[in-house]
Amino acid sequence: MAKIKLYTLALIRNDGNILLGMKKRGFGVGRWNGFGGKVHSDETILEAAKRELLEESGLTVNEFQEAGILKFEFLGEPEIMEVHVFTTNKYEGTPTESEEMQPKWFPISEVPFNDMWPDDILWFPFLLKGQKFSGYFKFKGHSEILDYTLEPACSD
Ligand code: 8OG
Repeated sequence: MAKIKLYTLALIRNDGNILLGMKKRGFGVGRWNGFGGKVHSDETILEAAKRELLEESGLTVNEFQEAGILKFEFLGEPEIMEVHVFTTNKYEGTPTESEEMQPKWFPISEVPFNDMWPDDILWFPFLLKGQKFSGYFKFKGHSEILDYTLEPACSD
């Protein structure tokens, strides 16, 4: 059985805008994305989501909504990445550039999907309409989706 590694991803919204960051280094470099990273062994997924958001964007969030869960398999790699996606429009602070991310607000109608992970254009519609989602994507390299499933998940 493949080993599952837990990650977080936070998408902050404000009126008709969404906050993305240009990843400056490491995994996903050169792509716009939400803010997040690995869940440490001594924290909950929610704690990790808040910590990563603060570290990468300077924003503090008290209450997140669970938006969805995405699983990623990369051909030839033994681990499955399980990414817990959170969203909110309630935050404190001003987006600030960090070593990892350069933040920028985008109007919802101008989300730069061509410069994002290729699966994002598929699940963003669920996120934007507040429908929880569950997805699985199998990648070859970092740009080709070999197959995927994506479905609405139960809201609770
Ligand atoms: O710590 P690090 O920056 O390497 O964590 C990876 C981040 O990238 C984490 O927030 C989860 C996120 N991420 C993936 N795959 C994908 C994807 O396909 N789309 C988006 N939007 N984010 C992803 O690991």
